Amino acid sequence: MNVFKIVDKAVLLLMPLLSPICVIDSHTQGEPTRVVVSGGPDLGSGPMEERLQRFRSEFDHFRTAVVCEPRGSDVVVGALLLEPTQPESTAAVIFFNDVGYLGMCGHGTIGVLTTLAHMGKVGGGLHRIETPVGIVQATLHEDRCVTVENVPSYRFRSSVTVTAPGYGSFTGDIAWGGNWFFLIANPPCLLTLENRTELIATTTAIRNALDASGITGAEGAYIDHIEFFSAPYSSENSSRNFVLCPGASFDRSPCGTGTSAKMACLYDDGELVPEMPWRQEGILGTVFEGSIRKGHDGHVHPSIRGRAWITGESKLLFEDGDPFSTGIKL
Ligand code: PYC
Repeated sequence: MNVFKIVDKAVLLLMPLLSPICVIDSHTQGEPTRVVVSGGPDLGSGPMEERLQRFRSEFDHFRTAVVCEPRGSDVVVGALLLEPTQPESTAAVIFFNDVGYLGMCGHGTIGVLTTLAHMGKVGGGLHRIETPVGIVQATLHEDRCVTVENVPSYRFRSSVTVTAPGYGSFTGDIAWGGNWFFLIANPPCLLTLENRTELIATTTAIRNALDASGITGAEGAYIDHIEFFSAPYSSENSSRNFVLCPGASFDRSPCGTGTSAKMACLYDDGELVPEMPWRQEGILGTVFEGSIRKGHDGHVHPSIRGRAWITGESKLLFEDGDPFSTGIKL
C-alpha cells in the first residue's frame, strides 16, 4: 500500500529542506511522536538497514530539521514513513530523535498506526510494520488502543555492576527490546517528575560509565537507554519506571522497548510466564499493558498495548536564509 509521497533526493539536494514537510503529531501515554507523512527523502527500495544507512549518511539534516529545535525538541520522536519492502506489510518506518536513530520504538509504533488510521489509510485489525531491527505486528483495536508485538527480546547479561563517578555503583541487567537497555532496580530517589533533574543526571552518568568501561550490548552495541524501576504507585500496576532516552530526554511514556526488555529479564528470572499480564507504569503514571509469548523460534515475543492521541497536523516550512533550517544541535 503506497501511503507516502516522496520528494526526489535530487530535489532535496538542490533545494535543501525548502520543500514543505507534512507531519502529524500525536502522543502515546504522554510521549510525542511526529510522523512525516510527506516531503521525506528518497531512501531507495532496499532493505531497511540499507535505508537507515542512507538516511544517516545522506539525509541526517532532514532528521535534525524535523525533530530538533526550533521545530521540535529533544522529547520528540520522529517517524519517517516509507514504502514497505514486502507486499504484505502496511508500512515501513525509521524512528529518530534529536541525537540519532532508534532501532524500534514502542510508543512510536502506536503513534504511527494511530496516525495512519487518522489519515484514513488503515482500518482496524492487524498490520505488519517494518523497522530497521525487524518486523513488528501492530493491531488497531475498536477502542483505538494499539497492541504492538515487538521484535524478539532477550537479556544479554545479568547483574552487571558499574560505578558512575560521583553517583555510586549500580547493578543492573543489559537487555534488548528493539533498543539496548541497562535496567536497574534500585533508583537513588523516588521515580517522580519532581525528581527528573536528579534522575536524568544519574542515568546520564551511568550511561557514560558503561561506555567508559566498555560495557556494551551484543557485538559491542552502545547502550543508549537507561531504565530505573521501583514499586508501582498504583496497586493496579506491576512496576514503575523512568527511562533515559538517547540524548538528554526521558520517556514520558512507560517506554515500549524498555517494557519489552524488562519482560524478557522477568521471563529469564522465572517471574513472568507467557500470557501473564505485566502493567508497566511510567513516570507520568500512564501504563502500557504488557505480556509475552514464547515463539516457535524459542524467543520471547513481548507485546505492549497503549493508546495515542493526535495533537496536530502541520506543514514544516523552511524560509530562505533561516539560520536554523536544519535545527539547532544542542
Ligand atoms: O516506546 O520504545 C519506546 C521508546 C523508545 C524511546 C522513546 N520511546
